[in-house]
Amino acid sequence: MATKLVVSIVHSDDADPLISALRDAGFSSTKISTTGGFLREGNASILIGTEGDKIPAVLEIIKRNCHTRTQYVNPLPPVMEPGELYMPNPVEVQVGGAVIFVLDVEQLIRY
Ligand code: 2BA
Repeated sequence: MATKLVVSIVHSDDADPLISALRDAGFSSTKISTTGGFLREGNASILIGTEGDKIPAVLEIIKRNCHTRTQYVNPLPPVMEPGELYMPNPVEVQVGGAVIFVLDVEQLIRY
């Protein structure tokens, strides 16, 4: 059976409960602290190496433990003339629950 790597980008607050739920179900995982390119806020990338037939179980655990959130971003201010006033108008953005990539793994080696 082919080995897969699941890379799941999740909200920082969801990362530890997700890792615990994965461990309880027998999955190993690694958490990397990452930063989203759009919001420039910390999030977490969880790496899970597993067999292809276990992917549905992994996805179900991620779905159960990661929640969608609404955040507000201030757009970059425009170029202004002296004396002009900029009133920032925050934009609503839906983040997560999880952005998931499932990759084929050529080899998994442990020394
Ligand atoms: P961020 O890049 O900080 O993006 C946070 C949320 O902002 C995104 O939520 C999306 O709703 C919104 N967003 C991102 N880029 C946008 C844009 N150009 N215009 C308007 N809104 C935009 P999610 O889609 O749930 O993504 C959550 C996090 O997952 C992202 O944080 C990023 O760290 C990662 N991610 C999402 N798609 C990715 C991809 N294709 N490749 C790599 N990382 C990705």
